[in-house]
Amino acid sequence: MIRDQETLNLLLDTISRFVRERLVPNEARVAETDRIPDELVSEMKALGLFGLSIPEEHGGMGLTMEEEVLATFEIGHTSPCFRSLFATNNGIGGQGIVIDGTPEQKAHYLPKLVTGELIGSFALTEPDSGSDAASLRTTAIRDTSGDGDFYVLNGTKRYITNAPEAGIFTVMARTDPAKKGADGISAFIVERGAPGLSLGQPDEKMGHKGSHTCDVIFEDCRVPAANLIGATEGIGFKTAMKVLDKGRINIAAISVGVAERMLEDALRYACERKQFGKPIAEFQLIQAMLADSKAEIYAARCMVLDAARRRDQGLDVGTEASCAKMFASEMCGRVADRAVQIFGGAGYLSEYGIERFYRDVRLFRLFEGTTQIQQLVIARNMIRNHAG
Ligand code: COS
Repeated sequence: MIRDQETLNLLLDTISRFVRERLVPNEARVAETDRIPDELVSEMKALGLFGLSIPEEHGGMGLTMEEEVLATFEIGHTSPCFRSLFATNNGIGGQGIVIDGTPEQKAHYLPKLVTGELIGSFALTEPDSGSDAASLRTTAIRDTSGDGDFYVLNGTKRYITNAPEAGIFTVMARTDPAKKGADGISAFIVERGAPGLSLGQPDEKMGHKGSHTCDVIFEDCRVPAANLIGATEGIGFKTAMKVLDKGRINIAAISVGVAERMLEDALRYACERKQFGKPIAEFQLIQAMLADSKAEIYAARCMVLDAARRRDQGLDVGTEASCAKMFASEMCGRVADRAVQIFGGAGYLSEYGIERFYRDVRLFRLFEGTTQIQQLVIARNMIRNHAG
């Protein structure tokens, strides 16, 4: 937690300058090469971006959720692929340990996530289990027959962000195959070098070039029993859902940040581009698009901040996280579409960069739960509360 407003402002200003001076000028090159240069990764590490929300006692900045989303708004002013690299450490790849890990697990892994020495990754989705996460089939069977206490993992995880770079994976697997739903699922920390763990070919994606996903395959992969998160079987699905509650607020925040960037670009273009003898920004049909985007971004920003503050107060934010994720990611899609429209034909050309954002932000409506899953979560919670 940042203790005073001045220090928080300094952090946000430092991030903002880093984004504008170092990341924005490299966006196009990263997209072309599908690779973030090592020197930029080193600078991100030096700034502490890999440990923004990891507790201070483990070396991180320990930002509150509100502080973290303010930082994420700034980080959104460039290609979201940069955030993808360090966001799993602060989010889905590290938070399972932060929220439910044992003191030993926290002490061992969190300091390495903070420095970026380890990249954390979150392995929930499988080829036949996406939105229906509780139907996952990867198994983790305890084996104490040999020279130690292990779980043996078998199965395949799919679309795993940062898997090619990851040093550790938070893996949800079924420790009790007799139980078909959420009850039989446990979460594990699996190290990259674990025998029996292998990676698939990098996925070819529509956007987010520079951020990588691939399959993670477990074939009789032996994981020490000490790496069972929380040292308790059967709580892994709930760990994953708690991790996603936080993650969804952050996806909402990055949606706001990127939407702000696209609107800035569209406004600049509208003020420069002349047609019919004057800047197109002077035409009311262009103004309507600018104004709609501005108002929707503002609404999403308020939602994200409110959800973040509620989480900081220790409230259950399942509904608010899903509302913010759904609204902000859909809003971002509309802002991207209007931005391309304002750019006109230029919006369709790679050289102007706006089509890259258009492709990148399509992912926001899909990952960490589709819009339809957010609708399901929100409506289910409403009905449950109504029933008392
Ligand atoms: N926090 C804590 N516990 C939660 C929770 C949350 N946010 N959401 C659900 N749980 C608990 C439930 O309370 C239930 O426990 P009890 O049986 O003890 O009450 C258990 O988890 C199972 O929940 P539920 O019955 O709601 O599970 P379902 O299988 O019906 O549905 C959904 C869960 C669909 C919401 C879940 O599978 C989901 O979020 N799917 C999308 C997955 C996703 O986002 N994938 C992206 C991958 S990461 S990029």
